Amino acid sequence: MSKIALITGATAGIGEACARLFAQQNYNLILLARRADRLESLSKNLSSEFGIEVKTLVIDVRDKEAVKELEILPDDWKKVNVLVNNAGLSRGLDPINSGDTEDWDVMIDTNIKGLLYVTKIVSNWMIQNGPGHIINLGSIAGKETYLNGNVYCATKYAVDSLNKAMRIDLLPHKIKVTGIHPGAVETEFSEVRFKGDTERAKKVYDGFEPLHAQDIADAIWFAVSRPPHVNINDMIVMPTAQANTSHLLREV
Ligand code: NDP
Ligand code: 8X3
Repeated sequence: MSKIALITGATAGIGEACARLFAQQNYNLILLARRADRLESLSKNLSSEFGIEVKTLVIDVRDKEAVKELEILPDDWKKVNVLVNNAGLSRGLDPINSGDTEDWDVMIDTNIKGLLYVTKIVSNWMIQNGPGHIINLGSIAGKETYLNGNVYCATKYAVDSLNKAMRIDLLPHKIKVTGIHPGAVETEFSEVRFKGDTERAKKVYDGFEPLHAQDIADAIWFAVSRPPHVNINDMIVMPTAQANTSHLLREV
């Protein structure tokens, strides 16, 4: 029987690249996000290209009751081997005194609370069905705070803390927990941060080669493909041109 990976935020960027990579590795997939049309076409493409089975779930991870719908999946689909907690976003880039509190709520509810709601359910499946592996998408923003990054950084520091907490709490159940912390990856991330301002979003990646979503999927696959006695606790993956959150080599 094929292994199963559950990927949140599978409709774009890193999540979509992970879905494709796990499909190539013959995993059956549970793909979760809010955009139904994208989930549907990704599911069709991956199942026809790789001959795998795919379940799609149109769920907003901020909605605690909606996340509980995961429990409706048939028992065979609850034998999840890998959970990729990837759904996440940044909204705005403003000083703490003028940030939009609605943006703060969205980031906190998605990046922290959403990740927790999904993890609670799926970790119980892993405890019941055998050891599993949880991959949490943190960020370099969860290792260093940068100007106007305030609440986004705080959510990713929370993910960093939850990585450590999960490793302790789930140790008796032999569940691996890996934190993946990318620097700048060119996805829809900046378009979402700048609320559809594509010009401003593009400028973020001007003059240097950012990471591609595939680079992070590859890093995740490296962690997932280690032997049972090896856990990769933490991986910081940066573009070569980015030393940290504030030092970038731009060559325009
Ligand atoms: P994208 O914007 O390209 O993709 C984000 C994904 O998350 C989409 O599939 C989106 O799907 C999903 N998502 C967002 N909100 C929700 C929600 N409430 N419920 C369910 N799904 C949701 O961004 P990335 O691929 O770049 O980001 C993926 C993760 O990587 C995030 O956690 C991000 O913080 C992290 N990261 C990104 C970096 C970067 O530079 N790009 C660097 C470091 C970390 P939909 O809209 O259909 O719901
Ligand atoms: C995304 C990377 O540096 O824009 O998490 O916060 S950064």
